[in-house]
Amino acid sequence: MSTIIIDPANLVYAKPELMNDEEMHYCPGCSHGVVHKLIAEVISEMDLREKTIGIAPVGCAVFAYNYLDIDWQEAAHGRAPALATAVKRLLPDRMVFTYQGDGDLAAIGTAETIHAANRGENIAIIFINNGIYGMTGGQMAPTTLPNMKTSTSPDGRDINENGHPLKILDLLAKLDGVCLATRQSVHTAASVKKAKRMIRKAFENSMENKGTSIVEIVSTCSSGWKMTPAQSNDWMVENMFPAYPLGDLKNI
Ligand SMILES: Cc1ncc(C[n+]2csc(CCOP(=O)(O)OP(=O)(O)O)c2C)c(N)n1
Repeated sequence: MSTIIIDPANLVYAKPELMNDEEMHYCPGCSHGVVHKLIAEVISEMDLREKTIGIAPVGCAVFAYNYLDIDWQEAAHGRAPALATAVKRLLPDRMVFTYQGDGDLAAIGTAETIHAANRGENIAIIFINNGIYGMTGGQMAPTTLPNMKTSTSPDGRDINENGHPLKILDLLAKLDGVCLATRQSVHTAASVKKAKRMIRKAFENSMENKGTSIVEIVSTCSSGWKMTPAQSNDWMVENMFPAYPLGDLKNI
C-alpha cells in the first residue's frame, strides 16, 4: 500500500484545532456550524485561546460551549451582552465575544444589546440572523420577513399586525459606541472568507478596546423554513438579502 502525502498547500479543509470531536446537533444546512468553525480558526490564528471568553446564548447555539474548546459562560436568554459587559470590565485584557441568534439578540435581548452597544462595551457580538426562532420550533421572530410563513404566522407575517422586520444592525450602527457593524453570510466560499475577515476585525477591536463590534451573519434555517439546505440557500439569496443587504454599515 502506498502512503499518501498531503501537501498543506493543497488542503481543502482542516479541522480547526479548537474544535473538538463532539458530534454537532445542528440540522443539515444550518449556518451555525460554519460560523463556529470560523470563530475557532480566527481565535487560533490570533493566538487568543488563553485570552478568549465566549458568552453562549439560549437558542440553537446554546451548546456552542460543547464544540469549541475555549472558556465560556452561559447567559440567560438575551442577556449575553450584559454578561459580556461584566466579564470584559473585570478582565479587560481578554477577548470577549457573544454568540447570539436573532430571537436572543433582537427580541428578548433587545435592551441588553442596544445598551451594551451604546455604552461602547469592548466586546464582539456575533449575530446569527436566520429570521426565525429555530430551537423552539420555527416561531416568528422580529426579523421574520413580510409574508414569511412560520409556525406562529402560518398565513405569513402580516406587517400591519406584527410590524416590519427589525433591522437591528442598522439601529446599532448609528450608536456612537459601535466601531464595527457589518452584515455577512456563509453560503459560498467567497462569503465564508469575507465573514472570517470581519470576525477577525471584531476580535481585534475587542482586544484593542475600540468599542462594540457586531458581525451579523444572514443565515439559513432549513428545518424552521421547511426547505432542503439547497433550497434554503436560494431562498436566502432571493428573499433575505434584499431585506438584509450584505456589507459594512460602519467600520472605523
Ligand atoms: C426566558 C426565556 N424565554 C423563552 C425561552 C424559549 N426559547 C428558547 S430558544 C428561543 C428562541 C431562540 O431563537 P434564536 O435566538 O433566533 O436562535 P436560533 O435557535 O434560531 O438559533 C426561545 C424563545 C427561554 N429559554 N427562556
